[in-house]
Amino acid sequence: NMDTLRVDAQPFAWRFPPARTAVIMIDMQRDFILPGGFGDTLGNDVARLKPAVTAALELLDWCRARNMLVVHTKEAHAADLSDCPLAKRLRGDPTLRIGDPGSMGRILIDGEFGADFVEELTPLPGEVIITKPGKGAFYATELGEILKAHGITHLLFGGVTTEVCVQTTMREANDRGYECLLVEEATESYFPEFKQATLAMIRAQGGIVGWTATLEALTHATP
Ligand code: TIU
Repeated sequence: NMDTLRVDAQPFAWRFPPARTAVIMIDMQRDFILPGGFGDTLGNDVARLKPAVTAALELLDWCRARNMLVVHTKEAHAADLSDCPLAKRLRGDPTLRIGDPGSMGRILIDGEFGADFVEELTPLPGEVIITKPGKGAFYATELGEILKAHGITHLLFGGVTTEVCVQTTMREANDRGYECLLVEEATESYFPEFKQATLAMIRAQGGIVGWTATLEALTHATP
């Protein structure tokens, strides 16, 4: 079934076939959204990300109701840090480094409480979970093969943070030939001005990286 829907998007309307579209929810983990996690140790005001959680759930549920492929990513490392470059671990001046013990377990380590998804956005059985060592979700993961196996051509994006893991992944996807749309309310940054700049740079130059649309526009998409 190759029926398409039309979304009132920026910089112009976006058409997508739900049967060949996946939603990619980027890194909605306690480590970025709750106090005591990775985002907090870097000095950020993590409360800024909270509004995206509700919108992300609405986006996921809208996609689930249309039987679209749902992919959740998480930025997390092996317990022995073998997949964490020293450059990443030593970067900046955080209060705790990746792998150090924090109030939600070891910072950004796969399997720890803090590295898991916030409760509201727990993946449902059968949904895809991609654990990634980098900011982009295609680097050193099986995401590309999974999307190919499902015949996916179009991607919807939400998640955190807008200018770091979301934008990096969207650019990776764009280079791989996917038609990408970022849902504006379903993403947040610790820096509001960076979120706005990212939305603007994605849709500039005729959609050089892709499209953006409001959740309202997406959920009112028409044949
Ligand atoms: N620090 C920051 O803004 N983001 C990250 O380190 N990772 C993600 O964006 N997921």
